[in-house]
Amino acid sequence: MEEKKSRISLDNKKIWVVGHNGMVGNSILKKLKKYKSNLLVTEKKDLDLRCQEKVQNWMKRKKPEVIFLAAAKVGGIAANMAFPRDFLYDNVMISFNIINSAKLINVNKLVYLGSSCIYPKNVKQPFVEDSLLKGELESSNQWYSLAKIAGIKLCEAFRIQDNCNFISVMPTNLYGPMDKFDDINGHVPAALLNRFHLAKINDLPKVTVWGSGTPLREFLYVDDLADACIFLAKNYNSSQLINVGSGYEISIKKFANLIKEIVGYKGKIIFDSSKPDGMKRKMLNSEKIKKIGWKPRISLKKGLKLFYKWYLNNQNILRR
Ligand code: GFB
Repeated sequence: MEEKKSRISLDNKKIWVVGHNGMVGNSILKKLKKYKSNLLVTEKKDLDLRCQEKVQNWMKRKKPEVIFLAAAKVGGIAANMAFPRDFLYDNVMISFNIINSAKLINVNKLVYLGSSCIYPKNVKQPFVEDSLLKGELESSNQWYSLAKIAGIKLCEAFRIQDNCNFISVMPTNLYGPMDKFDDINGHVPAALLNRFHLAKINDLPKVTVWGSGTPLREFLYVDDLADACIFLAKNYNSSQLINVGSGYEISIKKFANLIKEIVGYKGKIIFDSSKPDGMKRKMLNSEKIKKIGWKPRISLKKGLKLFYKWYLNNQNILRR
């Protein structure tokens, strides 16, 4: 259901960035600092987002007017396969508690963060937004995918039934500061950056890259995504989800070689075919956001250089 709602200003608002310690929330928070707004954050130890009562009480007390919902249990392919309960239960509970309470306190705008893994594995690519629920999900991340689809549909349901201005944003594969760098939890950019760096400083002769190296991925630097989320918070008011991609895809093999070059590692790369490939290709069609006036600014090479610089400067806070 398309609606006519005017452009929203982010100045002089109470804005809650949910998940500010994660890669996406951290970047959104950083960008929001230029607005004259009251920014709210919560720490995991103080507020369990999976608990409906606590979330509702906190939101009734603090009354945020705008919410960026970037809190989620996230991780790469190995974590998705190892922790199905966490990926489904935690993510459904977090999303449902916050979205429902946002309606109760009349939030002006809620931006819900999804993922490109919500799209079915066998539909035409690049994925258009209309492909949602048109086929079977990729098994390696079905739990996360199901939870995110439920969140998208709940935003849509609140818009239909209660006229809530909740929107759903689907980023492609992201990379950047504050991601997790270990083998189990890491997405491929962070896991490989860490592995190549450790191989370089320890003079190791080879680095292992998972799978066949043939899958294709589209990568977007997280600061571009944060920029898109803020743009959409101000300008987009529709029940239909909206994709945010870079428009550039690369094979895992070429990607690994690019990281090797940026890190300055001189050894060999070997592929471990006992590890999963996951989706063969995962590319978004981002025409819709382009048409309404937003495009990414950071190329893959530039983004990976920024990422490596951040990694080197923040060794003390790395999650690995
Ligand atoms: O980022 P990633 O783990 O997840 O990337 P997905 C997986 C791809 O990179 C597979 C290859 O083709 C892997 O075989 N790969 C190579 C590696 N080396 C490594 C490595 O050391 N670590 C990892 N993790 N992969 C994600 C979901 O799926 O898509 C997220 O896991 C999210 O939840 C995201 O939804 C959009 O791209 O397969």
